[in-house]
Amino acid sequence: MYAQMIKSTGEGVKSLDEMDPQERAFQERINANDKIEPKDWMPDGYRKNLIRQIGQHAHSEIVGQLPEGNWITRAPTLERKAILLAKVQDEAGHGLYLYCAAETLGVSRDQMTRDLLSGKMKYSSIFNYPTLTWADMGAVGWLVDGAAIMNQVPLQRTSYGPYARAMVRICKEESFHQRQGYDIMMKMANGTEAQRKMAQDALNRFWGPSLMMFGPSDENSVHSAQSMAWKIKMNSNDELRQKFVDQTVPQAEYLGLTVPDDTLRWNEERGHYDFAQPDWDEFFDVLKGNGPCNTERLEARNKAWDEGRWVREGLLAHAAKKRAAAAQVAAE
Ligand code: BYC
Repeated sequence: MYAQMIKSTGEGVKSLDEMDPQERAFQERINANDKIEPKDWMPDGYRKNLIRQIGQHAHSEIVGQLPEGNWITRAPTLERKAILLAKVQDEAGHGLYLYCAAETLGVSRDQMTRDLLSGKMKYSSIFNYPTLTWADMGAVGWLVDGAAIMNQVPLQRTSYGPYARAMVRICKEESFHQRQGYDIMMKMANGTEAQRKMAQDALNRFWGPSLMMFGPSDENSVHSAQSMAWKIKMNSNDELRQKFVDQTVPQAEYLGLTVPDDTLRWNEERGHYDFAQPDWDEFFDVLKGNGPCNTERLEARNKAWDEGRWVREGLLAHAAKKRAAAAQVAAE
């Protein structure tokens, strides 16, 4: 399937000369780093692609609460529990800002939720892996939030105003999340032998899936070329993955942990680490719904949606009553 799609080489992206005047004026605004706002004219493809990316990003924040929420009751100290609780609440907030940003494009949050629950819309592959030990809370904060920041800092400059503004606050909070994860890893890596092993095991399990968070390799990325031309995306998947590896390897060394990649080497000529690609068959399999926790994650979201029905219905009934009362007052 992926071989047939538009590749990130630029194939399939119109040049200015091929655009009609409206599209061309829009592209020129993008090229000049103007922000596009909700009421501005935009090509249908721009709107659709943004809804897809922002919607999936929002779903990732919400589903992303599940693997960490799993450890709130089992955090080793009251302080760790309070910190983890705050972090998980932050992720809920991120989901809400992002749903609001997507709604400015004309899609409702209910529609996006239905598309998530039916499996039509994706969420980040990383959240289909289980969190088995307390060290996984460290690895998630350090690696998963670390990868998220690498991807999201440039998105503060994305062309769509509401998305760019949502990213500013999200990035501030993500950097706190990353530090709390690294702090857990430091405690574990410098703790007892059993704790050090647990930290190494968490790194072993989360390294490959964290590299996958940046999406398929550039040659298999369907959306990159057009998304980058529209500045919906500021960097290619491979560029950000490389930056993440370059930043994270020294952090692992500082912890005294070993990145699970025998081919990892500093390449003096390139000024970057050479590293092994993650298992892309596994990645595409997870995207198809076959990861270790896909079923469990969607079941949890479906359950929350069903159990929240009475709240949504109650709020709608209350709003209808208020509208009717206001209409009656206006009629008198
Ligand atoms: N997982 O053409 P490509 C967080 C899909 S939450 C699943 O390269 P694109 C956190 C892709 O959607 C962080 N699917 O796509 C929360 C496309 O399929 P569709 C989430 C993936 O969009 C709680 C197909 O593969 N961050 O940090 O140009 C606790 C081809 O890919 C993935 C964001 O969402 C994946 N990893 O690039 C802790 C950031 N990768 O849609 C932490 C915003 C690719 O055609 N999103 N696919 O069916 C982006 O920057 C981009 O969407 C991506 C992918 C770089 C992720």
